[in-house]
Amino acid sequence: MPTPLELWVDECAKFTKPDKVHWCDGSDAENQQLTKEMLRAGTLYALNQQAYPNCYLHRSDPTDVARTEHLTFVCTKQKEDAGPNNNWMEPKDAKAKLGALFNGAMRGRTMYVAPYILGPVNSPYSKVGVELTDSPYVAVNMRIMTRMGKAALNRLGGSNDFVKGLHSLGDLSPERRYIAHFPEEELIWSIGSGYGGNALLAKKCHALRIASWKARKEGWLAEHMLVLGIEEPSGRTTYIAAAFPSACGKTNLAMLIPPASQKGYKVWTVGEDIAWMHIGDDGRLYAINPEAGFFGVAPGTNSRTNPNVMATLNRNSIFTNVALTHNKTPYWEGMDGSPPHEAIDWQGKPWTPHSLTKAAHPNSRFTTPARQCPTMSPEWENPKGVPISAILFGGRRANLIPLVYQAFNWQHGVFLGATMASETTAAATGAVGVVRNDPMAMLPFCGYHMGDYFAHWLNVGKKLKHPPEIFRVNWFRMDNQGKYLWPGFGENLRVLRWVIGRVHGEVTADQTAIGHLPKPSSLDITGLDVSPDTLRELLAVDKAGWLKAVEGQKALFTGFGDRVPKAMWQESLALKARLEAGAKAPSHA
Ligand code: GTP
Ligand code: SPV
Ligand code: MN
Repeated sequence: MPTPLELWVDECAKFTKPDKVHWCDGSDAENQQLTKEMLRAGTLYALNQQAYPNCYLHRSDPTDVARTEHLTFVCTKQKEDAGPNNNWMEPKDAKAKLGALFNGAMRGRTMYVAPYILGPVNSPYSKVGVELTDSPYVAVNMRIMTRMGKAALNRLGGSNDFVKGLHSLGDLSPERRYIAHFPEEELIWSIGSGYGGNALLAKKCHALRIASWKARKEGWLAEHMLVLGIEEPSGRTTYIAAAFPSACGKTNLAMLIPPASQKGYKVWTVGEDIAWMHIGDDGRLYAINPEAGFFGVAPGTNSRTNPNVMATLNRNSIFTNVALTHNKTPYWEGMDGSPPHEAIDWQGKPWTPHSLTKAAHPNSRFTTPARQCPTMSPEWENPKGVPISAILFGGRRANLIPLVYQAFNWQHGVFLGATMASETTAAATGAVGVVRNDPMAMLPFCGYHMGDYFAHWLNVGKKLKHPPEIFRVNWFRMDNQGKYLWPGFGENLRVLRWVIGRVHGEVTADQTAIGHLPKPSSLDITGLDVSPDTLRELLAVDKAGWLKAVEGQKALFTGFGDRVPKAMWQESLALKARLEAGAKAPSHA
């Protein structure tokens, strides 16, 4: 008797008509074989194997370099269930439209069957998925990003309980590119793109869009969050989860190395992009990292900003759309040292520092195994996950949002997450630097109605006996000259120390209209190039600016319609009332 998996693979092969079907076992030998074939085909270039053993460069189609949110769909039976936050097609229509493109799309190609586990191999919270793809680049990346191959087949056995992902490069034309999700069937169809979030279906498509749908049904959370542990000199470790939109600092924060001034502190990385969080028997929230690798932003990464990832990505890694030096080493803007005198840019063209273009694409990335990261937590594969004491929501905001502040309670914290906005980045196609609402950094990733999502968060809070404390952070405040006011990166630990102090009730705060703010004296800024005036600015509450923001919140909630819980409206009204009453201003304001 064929298994449900075998039947589905067969059905998809009959439909897409590949020349060959290859079942991935995830072995080294298989990886070497696929790499060899791509080197021969010219879709992969070997980097300098002394400096970067087993590392390769891939150049994508220049029109296929980021997620394409306008071509991404959630196809639920009822349009309302997808919500105003998602593009929607009727499942039948989506299958007809994409089906026409999938029909025969794999002719002349191999179909790779990539079974994978999201989450630790033995965790009850982990989930099996299978991606069928005609891109060997996707197959080798899936091996880095997930537990791919035999282990997944073993876990699945003859069961039909797996997320099905069908992917084809198609002809890579943006006109014939669609990423469609069918949450009711736990099915994903993606065609016309080879880019990360569009093509590595385990990542945003499964681990967030499909998983968030499932999480709501089952009472847990699938979030766009990093997870880290901070070990204090006393030996106490506190776990924090943090949601920042794409290219807003998750990878960097997840593996920060404490600066020399922060003696005795250690940061332990559990995850850097996605967290699945369940309510434990003890009434606390526990997080696992569903992924096994990092798909990180290259530009701006260097041994000062993120030494840990630099130590991770120098072997067994795939670089996409970075530049190449004459030594065959990768180069991107903001890397260590001065730029090379000449290089080959991300499109394969000659480049010099005098060129008016970037050497690496602003959304160039590396794929690298998590286990190579020197700060991976000993708990990162704990099947139970790690207990979360604090949740941070943070965006990229030049103005208004203070460096850090704390919610009054869970409901207020959900409101802080729900009303988060951030400047757009190169991680998705479209304008960069425009402030847009991005609730909980999930706007592009929530697989259902955003109003239902807020309600789900409120419900989870009710079930938690010991809910995490919720905070907002902003590393990206700027002065009039466009210079960052806060040094960021490793120095963010100083802010996390305040967060930990609050979690354990060890540090006082000022109660303001927007939340609890640190007293300037309780943030350690010794040795930093941050003046007391700058710190005051970083922690100020701009009443006029906030009253304007409240108007924006109304537009946000109105846009999401009547599924937005009343509690969110009440929080917005209460904020306005507190601002107008001039609620006790912080003593330093
Ligand atoms: P995705 O993988 O798209 O989800 O991104 P991410 O949230 O993991 O962002 P990442 O850590 O890769 O950072 C994106 C960019 O922001 C990089 O260019 C970083 O150098 C920069 N960045 C990260 N942290 C900070 C910070 O604290 N301050 C400043 N100024 N820039 C930062
Ligand atoms: C993001 O855009 O948030 C990423 C990269 O982490 S992708 O996998 O393309 O979503
Ligand atoms: Mn991300």
